[in-house]
Amino acid sequence: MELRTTLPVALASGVAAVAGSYAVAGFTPAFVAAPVADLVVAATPDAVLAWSIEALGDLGQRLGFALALALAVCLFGLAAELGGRLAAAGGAPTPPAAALGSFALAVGLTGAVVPGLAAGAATGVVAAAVAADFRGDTERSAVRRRVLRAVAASAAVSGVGAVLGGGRDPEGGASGGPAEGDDEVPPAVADLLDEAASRSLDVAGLEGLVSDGFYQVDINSVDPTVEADEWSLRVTGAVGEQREFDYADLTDRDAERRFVTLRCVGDSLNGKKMDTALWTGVPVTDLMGDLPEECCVMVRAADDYFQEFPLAALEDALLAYEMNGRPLPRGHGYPVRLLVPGHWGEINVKWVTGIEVLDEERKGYWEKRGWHGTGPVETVAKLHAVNRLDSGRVQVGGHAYAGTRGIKNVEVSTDGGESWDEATLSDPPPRATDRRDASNDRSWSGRDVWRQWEYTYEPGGPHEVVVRATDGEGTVQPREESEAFPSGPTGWVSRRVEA
Ligand SMILES: Nc1nc2c(c(=O)[nH]1)N[C@H]1C(S)=C(S)[C@@H](COP(=O)(O)O)O[C@H]1N2
Ligand SMILES: [Mo]
Repeated sequence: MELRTTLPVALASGVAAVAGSYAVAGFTPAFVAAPVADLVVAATPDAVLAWSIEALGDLGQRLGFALALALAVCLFGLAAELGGRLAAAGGAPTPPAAALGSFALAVGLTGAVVPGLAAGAATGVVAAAVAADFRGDTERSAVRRRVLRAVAASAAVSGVGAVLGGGRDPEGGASGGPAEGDDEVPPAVADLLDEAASRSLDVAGLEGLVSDGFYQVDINSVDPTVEADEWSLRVTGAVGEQREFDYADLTDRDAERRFVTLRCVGDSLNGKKMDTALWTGVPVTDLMGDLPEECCVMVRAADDYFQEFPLAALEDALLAYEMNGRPLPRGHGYPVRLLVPGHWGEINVKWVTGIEVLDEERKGYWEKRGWHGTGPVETVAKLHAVNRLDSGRVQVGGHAYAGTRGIKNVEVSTDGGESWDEATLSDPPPRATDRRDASNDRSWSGRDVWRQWEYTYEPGGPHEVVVRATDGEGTVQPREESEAFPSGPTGWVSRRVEA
């Protein structure tokens, strides 16, 4: 094939192959773009990765995935082209050879045969369209017709692939659960959620006590797919006998429900990577019994994520399998994730598969990349709502969170930090199922959950609104400003209001 046709035809084959794989695999690790995206992440220097999380956030992840898709298209174009050329050199028909090249590459990348067959077949369609008989055409129009046919065939195959693949996506990504819509929310959960809604402050533009959408942070672009009936948790390491638990071992036990807030250490000071849900699960100590006297644990997951932290943090940790009364959404760790009270999000390991007890410290995934996010969260009061009321008064509001230290109060300054006034705090969410003694101060009633705050005042001209929280131990949120990297953002949120 001449150069004028080679590149567009190869790209068209590449697009078709990727779409064919997607048609069968959906957005799962068997989709050819998934391992390519992992390669992109692995090839990105740690400093760039850390920067991209801070500076670009979710956009960085999307750009990375777009790059991976483009790379996958090129790789498959190359594979089809090579297959076709080899066949042509040997006098054999090119479409089957192009298809074979594509199939081999897909299986090599993912190990998944059926999506590989679809990738190969899609490539074969494009190759067949191009290899059609062009005799009698003048040279120029033949080139144009080849390219047009390739593009048309690729577009048709990709359209079908996109529809089929989209329908195959394990429901959910971030918000839907594997069984979303099919499962009734248990009445007890519905009651708790209703009660939490009724305790939420009525401030326009402010999310309630339970988040509508829950932020998501992952090292992978494509979440792992783990089936509940194939899931197990292995407890190994310095624990004497190693043990293994399956999904029924969890769900057969008495469940515990908790309203818990999570916040990512990579959140910005007034960012949106902090949310609250009502979780159902089983305390880790119900499974493990008394914890051994070792320093720390390494917790591992199905996406090869691993985090190390002090063993003592597991004392109050929960193995959660429901979020807001439904099975965990795939994006939030289906079927089981860890919730470690009061700690930054990163050790709340999703798709958890193993707990290894260590007798000395090691580094987890993010700590190897320079972060320090295994400890307790910083205290924060965010300012997300600024409303001009009909009366001319200004209403400001947000959420405040200090992990298990709790929130004692939130103060607002409307003169840039000169003088302070106390804001109105919401109640915490209601007491959920709590198998601990209510009189015990380890009780779970709102121990690791944010509060909402609200403050309304008469503005006297343009000014700076500043907010700060005091935690349950009486410590005022530190004023000193620091970036998220490496150990979480600090400082007071302030915002200019043009009165
Ligand atoms: N297996 C696994 N668990 C994980 C992560 C991950 O990439 N893989 N990300 C962590 C980070 S950095 C955070 S902030 C929380 C976010 O949980 P969410 O996505 O449910 O909000 O999950 C943590 N658990
Ligand atoms: Mo995080």
